[in-house]
Amino acid sequence: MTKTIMITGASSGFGLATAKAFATKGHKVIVAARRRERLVALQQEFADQIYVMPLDVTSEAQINNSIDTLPEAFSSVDLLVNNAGLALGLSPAHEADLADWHRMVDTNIKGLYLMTRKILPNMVNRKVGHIINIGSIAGSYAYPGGNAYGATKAFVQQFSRNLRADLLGTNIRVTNIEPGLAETEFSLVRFHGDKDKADKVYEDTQALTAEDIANAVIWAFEQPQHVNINSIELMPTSQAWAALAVDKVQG
Ligand code: NDP
Ligand code: 8X3
Repeated sequence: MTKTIMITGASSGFGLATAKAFATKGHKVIVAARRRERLVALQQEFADQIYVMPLDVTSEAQINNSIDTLPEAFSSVDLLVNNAGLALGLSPAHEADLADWHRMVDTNIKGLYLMTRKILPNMVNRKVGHIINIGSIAGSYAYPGGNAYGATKAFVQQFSRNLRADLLGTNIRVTNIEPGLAETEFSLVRFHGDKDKADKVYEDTQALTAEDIANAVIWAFEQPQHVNINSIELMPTSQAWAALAVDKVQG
């Protein structure tokens, strides 16, 4: 049966792969991001299955206006994938750029809750719906330079759990997907466009692909209605935890 899927951050990486995967399965997909031309390119591939929604998720006005003016054929959203997000910088907390912190909070936290708050009432009225948030292993495990980014993903983890608590009895499902190292434009953005630095992150290892995350999203969504996948944590086989760090006094 054809469903209506809304995906933020659908111009690149996980969001783009997820949009393509759902469209290939015959679903209607609302693709949201700031880079409109990339969304239009996707629409050219799948024609009227795709609705292009140019949007900055940090803008409450843009979110309200975009969702209030959805065409009838796309107005009953069955799945919202809150994927738009970014990491900026890898400096220690005492050197990090505050502007980067503000932007991560505005996008990863505020953008995600604004989208959710706007979409949920219609889902609850229809007693149909699923919210899939894209968190990160950075929300559970600390690493040097992860500071504000990891904290935004910890918000996503707990917000997802609290949504489940609020939505009990409404039939709405909520899932948090928490990937580890995955090769997308993520590192290019994190290092402010420095391609050499970004490429080094994925050099000599096999990271997850955007399609791996799309598969996890689709699997969670396709479970029977009575099954709620609370969270999926996935890493590449080539990634694991390191030992806890201890600062030894130099003698
Ligand atoms: P990409 O940089 O490839 O994609 C990020 C997407 O987010 C783009 O489509 C971008 O679109 C969109 N986006 C960013 N800011 C905004 C905004 N203000 N409004 C609307 N859209 C926005 O990275 P990924 O695909 O890797 O990242 C997707 C999600 O996965 C993020 O939440 C990220 O934190 C998370 N993640 C990534 C991991 C990785 O290693 N790659 C691992 C774990 C989690 P545009 O610029 O056109 O607006
Ligand atoms: C992205 C994964 O480990 O770079 O969320 O924070 S990591």
